[in-house]
Amino acid sequence: VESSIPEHMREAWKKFSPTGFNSKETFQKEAVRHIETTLARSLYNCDEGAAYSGVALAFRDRLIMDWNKTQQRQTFADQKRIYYLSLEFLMGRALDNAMLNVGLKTVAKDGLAELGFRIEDVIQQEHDAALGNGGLGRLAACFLDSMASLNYAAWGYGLRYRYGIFKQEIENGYQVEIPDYWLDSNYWEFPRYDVTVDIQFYGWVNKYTDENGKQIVSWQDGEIVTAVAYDVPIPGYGTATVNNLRLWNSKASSGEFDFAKFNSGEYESAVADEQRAESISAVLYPNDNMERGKELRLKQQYFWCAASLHDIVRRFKKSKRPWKDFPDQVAIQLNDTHPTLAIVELQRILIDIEGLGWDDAWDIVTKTFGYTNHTVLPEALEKWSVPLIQHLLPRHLEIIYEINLHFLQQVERRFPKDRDMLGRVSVVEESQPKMIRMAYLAIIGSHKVNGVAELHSDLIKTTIFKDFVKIYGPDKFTNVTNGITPRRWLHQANPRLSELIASKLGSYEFLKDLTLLNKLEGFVDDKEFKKEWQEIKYANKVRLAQHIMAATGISVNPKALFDVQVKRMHEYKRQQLNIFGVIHRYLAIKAMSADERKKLAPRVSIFGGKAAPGYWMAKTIIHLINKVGDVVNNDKDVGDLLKVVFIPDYNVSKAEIIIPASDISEHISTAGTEASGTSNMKFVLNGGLVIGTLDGANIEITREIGEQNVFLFGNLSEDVEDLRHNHFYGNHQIDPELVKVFDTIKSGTFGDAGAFSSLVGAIADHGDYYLVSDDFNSYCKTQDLIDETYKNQEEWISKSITSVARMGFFTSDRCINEYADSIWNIEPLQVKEEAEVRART
Ligand code: CR6
Repeated sequence: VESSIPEHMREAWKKFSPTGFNSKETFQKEAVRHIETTLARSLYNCDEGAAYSGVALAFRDRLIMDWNKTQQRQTFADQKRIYYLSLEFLMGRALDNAMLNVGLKTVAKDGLAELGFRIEDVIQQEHDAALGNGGLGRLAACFLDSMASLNYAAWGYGLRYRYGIFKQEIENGYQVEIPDYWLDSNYWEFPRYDVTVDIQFYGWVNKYTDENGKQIVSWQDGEIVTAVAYDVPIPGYGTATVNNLRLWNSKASSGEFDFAKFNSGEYESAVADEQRAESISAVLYPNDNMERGKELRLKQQYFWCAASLHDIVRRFKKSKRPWKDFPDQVAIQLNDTHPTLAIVELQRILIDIEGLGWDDAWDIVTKTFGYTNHTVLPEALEKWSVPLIQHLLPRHLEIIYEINLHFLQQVERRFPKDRDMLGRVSVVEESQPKMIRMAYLAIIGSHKVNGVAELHSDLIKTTIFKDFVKIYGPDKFTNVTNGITPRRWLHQANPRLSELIASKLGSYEFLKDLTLLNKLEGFVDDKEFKKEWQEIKYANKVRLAQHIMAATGISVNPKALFDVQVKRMHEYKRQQLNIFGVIHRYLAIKAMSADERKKLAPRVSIFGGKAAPGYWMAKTIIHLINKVGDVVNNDKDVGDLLKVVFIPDYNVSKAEIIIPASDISEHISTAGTEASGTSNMKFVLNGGLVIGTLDGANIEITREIGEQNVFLFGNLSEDVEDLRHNHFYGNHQIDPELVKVFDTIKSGTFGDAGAFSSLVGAIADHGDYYLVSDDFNSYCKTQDLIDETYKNQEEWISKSITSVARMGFFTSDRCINEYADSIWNIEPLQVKEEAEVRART
């Protein structure tokens, strides 16, 4: 309050508030001004990089003005806010999104053209913000877009990693990891050097009784690291709302950089302290669906949770409300278990610092938090060792034990006869060393737990969390099927398709209400429309073919069927099934007569995705794909009939090129393993058909678009246990066609067979955990069906249009509204009419 301009002087101030640009000329003026002054460049020295910088700075000014107003509006409205805690935000590029969301892309395009630049080339200059691994991080980014577009008062909280997910290069068919330093020329963040929080680690717990007989608990000594806020504006589409993503950066606290040491000549040790502090936010852990239990990772988690909670509590306290109102003002969503320590930290703040009693505090905590589970894979479920937590966060460990005690007492009263129950549901696993089960702690500390697709939400209730359903009843568990933002994944990635749809529907309103797409069904027999639809797909394939040539030197024919599998490399996602299918196809082509070959639909098998650096098997699959490509792509017998491409460094901006260009995409995980998947939604929304198993959101996609429009295959999740059992007891014969594939690999056709022996062995000799051999036959048959169907282009295009028309359900707007309704209990903020009107281009 003290820092605000006195009332009677505000008019003078307002006269000088920047107004931003709205026209081509004012845009050019701002961009050129930034290039000449902010960047100190001139018209004799302005390349595409400088042009990008100027445009980014101009748009950022624009966003910031709306951002300021949004924050004021939200503060005055004094209503509930949602805080989305996620260790990952896979944002991709910001400029194109900003231009489209504020409705000034055409203005920028025309303005740039007059200055000698193509907007596409300028957009390409931006480095992806890649602070995430895969689906979980990209989901968080789509949610931010939806929350802003729907005018929710929402904040994201994350870490400002200096290095995002590594860049992938392919050398001799092997993945090589290159550090992704992305912060140079990043115009989308605002350091807030005045917004800092000191975070404590290590130390010990002091307990004593004060002069009034009150028990005092304090956490003392240890080490302090300072969190500095960096704010990233998040513009909504077609609204004046610009929300905030706050990322914490770690630095040595002023106390930490030891000047005494420095002056006494212990320069190195003083610098080492500083580097240790900075290492906390230095790097994103590159594992998807896999936890490694590293101390630095736990430090990251606490650092980020504690800084975020401090910030949230500080904001709440400004309202001067009583503590019991906290859950009416604050909803915190935990994106997976990574932020579970926030539960413990809030309880600690309330009891140790604010002096509330345990039960009152715990009531507030549980009403505040919601927990989203994203996986049932055992290797991904977080557990932290008790000695590690004891060492790093001694007071938190005590509180965890106390939470567990209260919980187990409650369980014992309810289920006095079930002795084993206590051991099964305890937060503490009685292993050597003892481990804290973070998912259980997250369930106990939240009022709602949700899965991310129907099958997945059912599975968590019947498998990993079934005891908790008994304890709390089924209502605590719910489903919110994932969604994607149509702004980035249709309008931005596929502008021509978006434009064609808008021309038929009469406006771009479908980007705000995706169910409007259903009107497209009225055009499935419209010849002219179908032709345009097909042309757009073809143009997108040409664009991808150019990218493939530039990135790999492989020439592909855009008339061939483009078959795409892009996602993190993981055994459960079964890229190995795909590449074995490709080898099978290759063998079939080799065995064909010239006449038979003529009848075959040419295909390009496109792969992309990163493997965690320590995940050997995933890297082996990448290697095999590349080696198969080397052989197939150079085989004269095969020609254009089959090409195999591995696109290096799959990321968000590449996804924007790849997804609109697919005819078929593959979502072929072992049933019951892929919690949802979200790229499946993106591909269908762009008019691609899918081949998939009955897993994750594939099931709901099928329900929405119709079984006749999806190529389903493979075993069901309820059969998985029996099938694994059969493998274990040797009651399983490997499909003879798959045996031929294995024999080909073993014969050295794709180079040193030894390199692939563990991959083949896992299936042929070691139980085939992911049931590749069980699904191989039905996979290949379904691929044959795809070939046949593709030959009838009329039918194919009809399926494509019908599918797009029925995808309305999968917008992340629907998803966010469900969270708001059933978990957060929050309503959107009304944004004034005049501000809400935005041109849409
Ligand atoms: N790896 C799931 O595996 C889901 C996303 C987002 C994942 C994937 O099926 O679509 O979350 N899980 O809900 C985790 O990251 C733990 C993922 O991206």
